Amino acid sequence: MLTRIDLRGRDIDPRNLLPRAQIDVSQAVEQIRPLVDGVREHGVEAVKEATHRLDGVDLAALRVPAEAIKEAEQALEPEVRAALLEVIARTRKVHADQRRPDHTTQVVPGGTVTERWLPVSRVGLYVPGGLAVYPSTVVMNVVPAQAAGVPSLVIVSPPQKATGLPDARVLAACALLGVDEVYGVGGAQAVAMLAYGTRGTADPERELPAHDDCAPVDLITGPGNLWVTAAKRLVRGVVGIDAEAGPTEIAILADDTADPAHVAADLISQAEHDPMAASVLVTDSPALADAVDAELAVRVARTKHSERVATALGGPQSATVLVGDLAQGLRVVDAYAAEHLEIQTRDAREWAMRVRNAGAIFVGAYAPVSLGDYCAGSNHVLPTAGCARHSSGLSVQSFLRGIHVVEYTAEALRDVAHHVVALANAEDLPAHGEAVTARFENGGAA
Ligand code: HSO
Ligand code: ZN
Repeated sequence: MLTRIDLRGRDIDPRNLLPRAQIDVSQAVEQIRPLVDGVREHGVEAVKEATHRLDGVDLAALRVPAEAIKEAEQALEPEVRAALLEVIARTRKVHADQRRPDHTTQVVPGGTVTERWLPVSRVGLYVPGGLAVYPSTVVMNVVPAQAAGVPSLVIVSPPQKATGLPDARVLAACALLGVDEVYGVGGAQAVAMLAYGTRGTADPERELPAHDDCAPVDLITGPGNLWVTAAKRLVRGVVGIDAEAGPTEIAILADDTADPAHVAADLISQAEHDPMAASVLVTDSPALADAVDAELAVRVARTKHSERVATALGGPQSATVLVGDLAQGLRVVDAYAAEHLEIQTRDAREWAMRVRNAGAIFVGAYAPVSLGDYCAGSNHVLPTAGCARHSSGLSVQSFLRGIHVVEYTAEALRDVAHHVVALANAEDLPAHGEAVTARFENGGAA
């Protein structure tokens, strides 16, 4: 089922070895540009029109009524409620520890730079619908935003055809987290709405009913489909965005100590998200590779979303890579920079500590990715498509801005004035130097 790539005895550069799902965001950007422009100009009417046309839902109101959120919480199955509360508690525990304190550095006597960490004022969190529904993603977005101290946060999630509201469990998760500003809007129109608000540039002062009046946000986070990603790319700059999410990925570095049934189950677990999802096994054990193939054959046939999983595992983005040894395997997984990386080897922790590129690392036999998807305490909004080479997953830091606060006394400024003047002149910007020397002219301050 998995394509096999044999690197044993071949010293090839593993970069670009594993093809990723081919997704043309730029083309999607062009397709949604009129929609996004429409929302910017016309606000709520354009959001409703796009929701009618693309989701087949006629929204009387954009905002989900408070009663609907409450009802969803009351209707929540007890075991799902207990699970969500546990996820919230564990995720809060980890994210509370991420908060960086403000810090003052004394650069010279009388000269300090303080770094203040301030939360973004208003954020929009996208919770996808599509092939599955994601109450867990509500938690993964909201918990770090709340831990950062974001004072205003709003959730958007696509409306269901039957109810015209986001999925009931998504709403229940909002209730459990204390989030009450929720809009039943999805896709590119939701991203445009968050970026520009719903009043429209044509008449920005117009009065709107409260249920249609969404104020623009400063930052948008959360995963979404191609249209959401394209819209994020379009509005970047107007607002901040966390990342462009691609289809989910799992890579497993395994040796002959790994249990083939576990490896197969884990590869299938992420393939279940999307026919474009990537599942990659990297191993120095041909026997394990064969055993995993055999397990896959059995498990794929009997798993609920068999067709989707088979498409993902059979796609060019999924493979088994046979390596000569684990050191070569490490080079392969580092080059690939998977969203999720499992290490199922002897001395798994040591190998995990040597990894340079991955969105999150899951160590040993008892840390499957699906633990991290839900209940580990870690965040599941992670960099895909190789972005783990330069970016982190969602965290408290994603919702903070560091502001340098500069304080110098007259003496400290005078001491460094000649350096400022020298650099200003070197850059042919002498007025920069004069802004410093002006303070010491005519018997000035110090
Ligand atoms: N594996 C997904 C997150 C998720 N899984 C949510 C289940 N629900 C991307 O990290
Ligand atoms: Zn998952």
